[in-house]
Amino acid sequence: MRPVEQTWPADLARDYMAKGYWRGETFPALLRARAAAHPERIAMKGGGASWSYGALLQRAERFGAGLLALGLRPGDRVLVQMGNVPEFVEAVFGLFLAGMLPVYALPAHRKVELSHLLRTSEAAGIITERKIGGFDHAALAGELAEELPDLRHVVVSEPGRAGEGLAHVAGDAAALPGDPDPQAVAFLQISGGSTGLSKLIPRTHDDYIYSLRESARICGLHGQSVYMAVLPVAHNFTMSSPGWLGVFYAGGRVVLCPDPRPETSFAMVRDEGVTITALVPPLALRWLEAAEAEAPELPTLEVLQVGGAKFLPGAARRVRPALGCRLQQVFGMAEGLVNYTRLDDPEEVIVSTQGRPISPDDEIRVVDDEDREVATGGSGHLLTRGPYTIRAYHAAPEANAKSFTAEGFYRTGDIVRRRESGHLEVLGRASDHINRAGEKISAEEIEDHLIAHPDVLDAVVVSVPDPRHGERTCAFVLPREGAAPEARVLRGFMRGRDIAAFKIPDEIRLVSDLGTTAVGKISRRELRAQLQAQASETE
Ligand code: J2J
Repeated sequence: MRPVEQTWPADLARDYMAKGYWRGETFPALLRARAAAHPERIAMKGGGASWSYGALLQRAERFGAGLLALGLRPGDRVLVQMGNVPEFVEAVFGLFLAGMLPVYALPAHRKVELSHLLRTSEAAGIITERKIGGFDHAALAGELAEELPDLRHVVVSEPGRAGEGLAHVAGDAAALPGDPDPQAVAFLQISGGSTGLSKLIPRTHDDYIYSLRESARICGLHGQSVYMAVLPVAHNFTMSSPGWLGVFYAGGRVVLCPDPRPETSFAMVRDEGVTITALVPPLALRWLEAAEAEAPELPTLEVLQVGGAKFLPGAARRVRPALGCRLQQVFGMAEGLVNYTRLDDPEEVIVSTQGRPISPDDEIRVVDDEDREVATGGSGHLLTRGPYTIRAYHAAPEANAKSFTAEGFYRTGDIVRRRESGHLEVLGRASDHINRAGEKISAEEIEDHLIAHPDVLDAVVVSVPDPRHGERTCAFVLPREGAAPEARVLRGFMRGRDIAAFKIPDEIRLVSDLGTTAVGKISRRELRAQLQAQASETE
C-alpha cells in the first residue's frame, strides 16, 4: 500500500512552526479538548439527533474502536459517502480517532467516480448510507467490494434512525491508538474539478487545522455561533471555510439542513437561531428571490457566505437589503488557498472582490501565459503556495507535473486581478474570456449585466466561433418564474447600462434550466463548455 504523504520543504516547515501556524494540533486532540472543556454544550443537531461535545466524542470513540474490531487498521484509507446526517461527523471523527484516513466522496458520485477514488486511495473500506435520495448506495458499495480486492469492509449507516445509523459498529475505546503525528496526512479531500475525475488531495492535521483556526477567527466565530450546513458536508467549503470543523474549533454549534430550499432553510435559521451559513451562488440567488418576495424575519443571521463560484456584484449587492445580514465572499479550493472578504471590509470590496488570503504567508503570484509576473491591477493566472496549500496530489505524477511549478506553486487555473489591498477578483477560468475581434470580454461581466435585469434569474455567456469576429458571444438566459424577456428588450437594457457596444451579446437564448454539478453549484466553466458545444452545433 502506497503511503499517503504531503511534505513541504524542511526550512519552510520550520518557519511555519516558528510562526505559530502549525501548532502540533490534531483532530483527535481537538475533539477531546472541546469535549473536556464543555462536555454538555450542544455540538451538533440534525436528522432528529442532538449531540453534546461529550456525546460526540463518546460516539466517535465507540465507532472508531468498532472499525478496529472489524479488522480495519490505523493507516487504512476509508471512503465516506453520506448526506448531511450526523452519522457523517461521527464516522469522520471515528476514523480520525482510529488513525484511519477518510476519503471524501459526494452523495452525487456514482460508480465511475467512486471506483476511481477507491482505487487511487487503495481504500480498505467504505462507509455509506443505505439510501441517499432514493439511490441504493449499499448495493453499489457491495458491487464495488466484489471488483476491488483492497476494499474489504462495507459499513452501511441505516437512515432515519435519529443519529443511531452506525450504532451497530461499536468497540471499546481502550483499543484506540495514541495521537497521530500532526504533520501526517489526516484525510484525502477531492479536487473540485467539475470535469474529468477528481484528484486526491492529502491534507495534514497541522495545515488544515491552521486554516480552520484562522477561518474561525476571520468569520468571527465563538462558543455561541450557530452554523447551518446547507451544502454537502463533505465539500471543502462546508467543512473548513470555516465550515463545521471551524465551528467545532471555536466550540460553537452545527445544525444540518436536510434540504437547501429557501423555505426549509429560512425556517431552520429561525428555529435554531442560526448565525452563519454558506451557499454557492445559484442557491444564493434562489434565497435572494425568495427573501425579496416574502421578507422573512431572520434576526439571528449575521453572515451569509457565498463562494465556490463567482458571485456577481449585481447579486452581491442585494444580500444585505434582502436578508438583513452581512455578505462574505469566499474564494477557496480544496487544494488549500482560501480568500475571504473581511467582515469589516468596505461594502464596495465585499460586493466586487472575492476576498484576500487567510495567511500573511500565502504567496500569491499573478502571471501571464509565460509565467511572467503581471503588474498589480493587471489580470493573469493565479499561482499560490503557502502553509496550507498542498505541494502535490496523491499518486498523480502527470497531474502534479502540470499543476505545480518547479518552485512548488499550485496552478489554480483561475484568472484573477489583484488589487493594491491584496484583494482578488476572480475574472474566470483560463478559458472564460471571449475574444471578439481582438476585444477581450469577460463572460462573467456580461452575465452580471444580464442578471441585473429584473426578469433574469441567472445567465451564462459563452463564445461561439464566428466568421466575422473570430468569436461572438452567446448568452443563455434563465428567466425568473413567469417572465420571458425578449432578446430585444435585454439588449436595450444592456445598452442602457453604459457599456461598450461590443459587450452586448450577439445572441440571446432563453432556457428553462442551466444545469448543476455534483455539489449543486453551477460550475460556470463546465456549463459554458456544455452550452458552447450546444451553441456551436445549432449554428
Ligand atoms: C469564483 N470562483 C470560485 C469564488 C471557488 C471555500 C470556498 C470554495 C471552495 C471550492 C473551497 C470561488 N469565485 N468565490 O474549497 O474552502 C472556483 C475556483 C477555484 C475552484 C475550487 C473552500 N470559489 N471558486 O469551491 O475545490 O475556480 O473549492 O479554483 O470545489 O472553484 O473548487 P473547490
